[in-house]
Amino acid sequence: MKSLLLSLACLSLLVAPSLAVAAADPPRPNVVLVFIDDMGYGDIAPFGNKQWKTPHLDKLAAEGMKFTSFYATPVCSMSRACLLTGCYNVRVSVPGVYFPNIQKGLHPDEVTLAEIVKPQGYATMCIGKWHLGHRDEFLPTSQGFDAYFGIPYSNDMTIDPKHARLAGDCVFREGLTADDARSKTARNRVPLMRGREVIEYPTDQSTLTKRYTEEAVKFIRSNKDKPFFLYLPHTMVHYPLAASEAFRGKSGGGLLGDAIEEIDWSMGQIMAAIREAGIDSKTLVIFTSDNGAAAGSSAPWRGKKGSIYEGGVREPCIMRWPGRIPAGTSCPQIAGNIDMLPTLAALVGTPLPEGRTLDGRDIRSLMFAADAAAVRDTHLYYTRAGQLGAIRQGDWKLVLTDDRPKPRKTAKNDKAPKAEKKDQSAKAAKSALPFGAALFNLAKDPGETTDVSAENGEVVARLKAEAQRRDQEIRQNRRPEGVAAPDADAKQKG
Ligand SMILES: [Ca+2]
Repeated sequence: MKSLLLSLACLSLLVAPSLAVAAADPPRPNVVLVFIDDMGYGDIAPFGNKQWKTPHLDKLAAEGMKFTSFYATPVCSMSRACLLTGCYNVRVSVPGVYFPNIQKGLHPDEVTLAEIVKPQGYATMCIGKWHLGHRDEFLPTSQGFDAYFGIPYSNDMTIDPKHARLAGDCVFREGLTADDARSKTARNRVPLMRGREVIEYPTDQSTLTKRYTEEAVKFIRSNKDKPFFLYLPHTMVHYPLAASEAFRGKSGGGLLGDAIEEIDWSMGQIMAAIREAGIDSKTLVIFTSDNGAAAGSSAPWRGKKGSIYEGGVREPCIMRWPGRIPAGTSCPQIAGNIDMLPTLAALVGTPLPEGRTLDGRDIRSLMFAADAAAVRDTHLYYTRAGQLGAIRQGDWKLVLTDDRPKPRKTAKNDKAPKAEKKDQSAKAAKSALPFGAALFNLAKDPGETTDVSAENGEVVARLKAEAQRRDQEIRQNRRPEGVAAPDADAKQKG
């Protein structure tokens, strides 16, 4: 028996290397994933913007593929949960938005994009806005990232005075002190972190895009000889808008235009670093956004940030990988940030996490051929409040609940253009909703202006049943949200 086992072992030794080579064929590209905050579909030239200049993004699109049905979610945290886990946020119990007083986050047991690439020897870094929990156990360094530099949530929030871990050499600005950081909060004053420590408070938001870019370039240069995954979720263009000295007042489009032109510059810097490192052909670059426009434009779609209409969730998305992704092409098929995890898993050769359901699909076939058939024909639209707000199947979209954002109070230096006013189509379609559901044909009516549910009863019934079935499955199999350990003093009291 033992000798049989031995010979089997020898046989497997002989066979293993060739099998390993066959299975290990994945190209393992470097991955640079740039995730803009609150940038809408109509905010950059490759997707129709004519207001400001984005030469580097124009080039990225000319050298890569534009996805024109690429879905995120209506707001920040839920979108990041989708992107990093390959699941609808409801499945992983992440709400629309985490605030600094909420001691919860994406559960540490969830397998993130970083944890998918890590076993293949990838160096990983997150630079920018995290927004999946600011306590130690939820930060990027607890979710597979080797390093983190950025602000832990949105730039209009505050510090969490009780839990901010101030570095010994933390830089304090605007006349504030360590005591202030531990006792007071004020909106738009947010901590800049490295790893798990606050290194600057309040952070100088005008230089964030510039400093993120410098960190990104440094990371690319120092990891050019091994595979790397750079996740760059920018703080811009979320309110309050900011741009560095070199860009302020230059775009002719206000602070929003300035901030977008600076992001474009940032892409130029990153692409130059990739080229100079000689890794152009083995680097996949993905550029997209977390939700519809807040300050800018979601044209030509209906609605903006916060909405489950297309303008709230359909994002500009460009992917570039020379020699793999056909240049200058466009993909109209349904795809979205939930597809990134299964796709990257396949690209790097990591099996999908066992014993859990994912919602995304491997969309390599869409990336690698200009006229590929659909990978998934259905998409679910969850609202900020965690309700299933709509379902799309092929060209049909059934809106189940209206989820219009409340009008935002406009602060000084923070003026939002009155883009909602231009949204005439929204007004037209609103009337359809008291009936409980509105049906749109996105091919014939991309602006979601005309409810055609009355003349398509069968489609409504089919989509309603499908929506119910899928939503029920997700809720039945939902996994828990992460809850931070109680504070030490609370423990003592208890
Ligand atoms: Ca956002």
